[in-house]
Amino acid sequence: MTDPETFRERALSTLVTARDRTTLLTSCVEEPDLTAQHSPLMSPLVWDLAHIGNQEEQWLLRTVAGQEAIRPEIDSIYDAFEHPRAERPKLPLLKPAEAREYAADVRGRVLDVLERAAFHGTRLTEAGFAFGMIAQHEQQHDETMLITHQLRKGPQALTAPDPDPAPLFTGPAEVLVPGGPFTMGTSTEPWALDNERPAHRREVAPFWIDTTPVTNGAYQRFIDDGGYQDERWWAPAGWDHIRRHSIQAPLFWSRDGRQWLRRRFGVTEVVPSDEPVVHVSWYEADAYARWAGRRLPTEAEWEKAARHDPAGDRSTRYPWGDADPAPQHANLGQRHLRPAPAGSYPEGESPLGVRQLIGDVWEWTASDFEPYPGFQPFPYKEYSEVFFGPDHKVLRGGSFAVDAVACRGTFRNWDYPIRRQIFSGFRTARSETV
Ligand code: AVJ
Ligand code: FE
Repeated sequence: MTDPETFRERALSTLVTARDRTTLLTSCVEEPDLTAQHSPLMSPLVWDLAHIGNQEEQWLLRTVAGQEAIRPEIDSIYDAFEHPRAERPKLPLLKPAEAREYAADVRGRVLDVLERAAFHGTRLTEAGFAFGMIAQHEQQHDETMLITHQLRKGPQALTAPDPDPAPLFTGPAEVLVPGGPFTMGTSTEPWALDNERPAHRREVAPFWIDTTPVTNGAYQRFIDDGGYQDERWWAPAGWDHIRRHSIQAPLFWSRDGRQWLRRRFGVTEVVPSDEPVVHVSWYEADAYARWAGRRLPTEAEWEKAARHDPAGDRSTRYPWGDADPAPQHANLGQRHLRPAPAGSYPEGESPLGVRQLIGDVWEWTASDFEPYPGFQPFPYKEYSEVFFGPDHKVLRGGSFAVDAVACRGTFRNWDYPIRRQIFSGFRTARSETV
């Protein structure tokens, strides 16, 4: 049992970390860049800012603390289901100064509530879940806002040190994950979201999985081999999509003679061949895998590779064990504004030697986003339940842009298979043929 003071400290520090990041992402550009729509796929940054405050008010002040609404009239503006992203710039949004003030006002009141909170009682308050949920929500929007920054035209506004150069990786290109059941999902992780629950046994046949994510260099070989011109490699809907939109390389790439360049947070650079490929759609990942004579791992395979400890027949929280992520384990939290070279983070590897499952790039899996057996929507259907079904593919493992509070071996992300503005990459797998 974790004691209440530990939950209080954890809630406080994760909320503060999230707000520091939000503040940076909404103060490193001038006002016109906060209210502009940089892509129809994204909200104006100032919408995310007030939406963060509004969700925090709704869940922590109104639902948990039973307080009256501060500004009930703005709820509908910041309801993600009422207004699609493309329409949000036309809404009567709070101006940047008002949005900042509102989010800060909510936060001030939340800290008062947190001081008095007892971390037991209802499911929402038990173990500080509601606070953890809101910290994760803010961090998810911080990743969303970083995507908006990446889509923004104009000079560099954000900087961060590069990851260390990779130590020479001498491990095998793939490892065999033995067949058999393992425990997928969780019933014990206190801040796990509804879609990660409950823990259940899954049978997985033996399979091989890449020890690192697919690199830019490997992906360029697919391009050079005419991969984007060869219908054989593509799912029919993917082929149709790349034809219709003239897609010939990952998003943000451009060709300069024989060399590939990419734009990254306002700077154009040569595509580094040893870094995991990022900004590819599920269709591109799927096509690459077929070209390579392989396939994407299923979601269950991915989680088994990331969590199953063959020695103890149990599932750990992370590939390296149960310890919370630290800088030596994984590239998380926008510490760096790019993935680290393939083969980095030896201390983060799984017992079988699979690296970079956590952090760097979200990894597309072969699987549709579906509920686990025994799924219960909590605390609201719009978090996960309305997205279940064949329209969304699951991504796993988190990216350099996501904070540790919103990333773990059980964490599930999802998106449409055409999407590639997200920090998405992949690794490949193959079935063990007996
Ligand atoms: C889990 C990343 C798909 O951004 O739509 C944010 C997270 N949910 N606010 C999203 C989320 C509500 C969600 N993803
Ligand atoms: Fe949200």
